[in-house]
Amino acid sequence: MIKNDLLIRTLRKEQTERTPVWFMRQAGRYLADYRALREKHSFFERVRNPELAAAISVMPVKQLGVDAAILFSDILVVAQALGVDVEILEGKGPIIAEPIRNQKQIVVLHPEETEEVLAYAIPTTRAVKDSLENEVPLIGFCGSPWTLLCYMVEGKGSRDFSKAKQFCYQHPDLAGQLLDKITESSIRYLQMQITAGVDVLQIFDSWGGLLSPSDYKKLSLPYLGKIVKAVESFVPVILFAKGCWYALEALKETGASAVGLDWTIQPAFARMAAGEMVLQGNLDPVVLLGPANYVENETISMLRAFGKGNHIANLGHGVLPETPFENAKVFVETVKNFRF
Ligand code: 1CP
Repeated sequence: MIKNDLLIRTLRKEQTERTPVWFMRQAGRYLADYRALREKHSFFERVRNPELAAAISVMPVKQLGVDAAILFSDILVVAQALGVDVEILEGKGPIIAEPIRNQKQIVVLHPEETEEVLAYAIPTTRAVKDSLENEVPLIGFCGSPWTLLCYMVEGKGSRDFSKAKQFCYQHPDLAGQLLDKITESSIRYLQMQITAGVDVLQIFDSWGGLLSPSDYKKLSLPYLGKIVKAVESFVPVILFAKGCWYALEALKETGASAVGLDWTIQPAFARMAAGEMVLQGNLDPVVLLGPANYVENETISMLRAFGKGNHIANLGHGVLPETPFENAKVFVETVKNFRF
């Protein structure tokens, strides 16, 4: 039994004494202890070593008092599962030296080897669960197939992922083959996380909003739907679809328990589109760079705008590395002290 199960009860649409709170990318550079570990161990060392992954995942729970932990890993591990070399460079993010551009490169991708390549995920996830001592739930995750395709074809982060989009427009069949393989590998990876004890799953469709509404229906939604269907009977699923305000109604139909919103979406609009679905979000991460009283006031306005129940407090995207720790704490404390 999990002692603080506010997040899980909210995902089941039960009445709770207050709104649960956590941060996307909460295990990261704004924490001094994380920065210290970064000096000594490479990114994938931190991901694959059970003690390091556990220490990092637990940091925000201990230091900020958030209502959930998220597994320390990265969405790009699914590209590695498929056989693609990925590096994470300091300050640059993910780099793929040989981006996927043709059929030969897609044919050799091997989703059936996911369990073998990502075998470390079982002991690392179990180590995180053990370190949490059932204080709060553990969130497992993967990227959406579309968001993974963005990095695998572009080769790196981008403002518009134009090479990835161009590839999909020029070679729709190949894009479909690649998305199918990413989908299969993602389902296998999430099933491993479920086996190892995660309580909730979040799928990050961070770049869904770069697509037009009709392309979203072709390139992202069907694959998200497949993943949700494969796992939702085991644990509740949160879909974070950044920039996808136009797809809220369709996202509801996937069977996910909650949808994560970015800061450009008005809660009242999301309620209209997504109905009684649980909503997560959506303070602008940059607000946390402002003065503490501004953070507090904006957090209260956000809570009021979502109203009582069916809401998980979070930012509208990941917490920025330059966020002052004290302001992250103000956000958490404001949510925890607020009552309707
Ligand atoms: O949330 C957590 O605390 C758990 C760890 C986590 C998660 C959920 C990391 C660690 N990455 C992710 C997901 C992730 N990775 C996403 C989806 C969420 C989002 O949109 O922010 C994306 C798009 C990535 C890709 C990625 N990996 C980026 C973004 C690059 C870009 O295009 O802007 C970066 C910088 C990474 C590396 C990475 N992953 C995680 C961390 C802490 C870091 C930084 C490495 C470091 O400097 O220590």
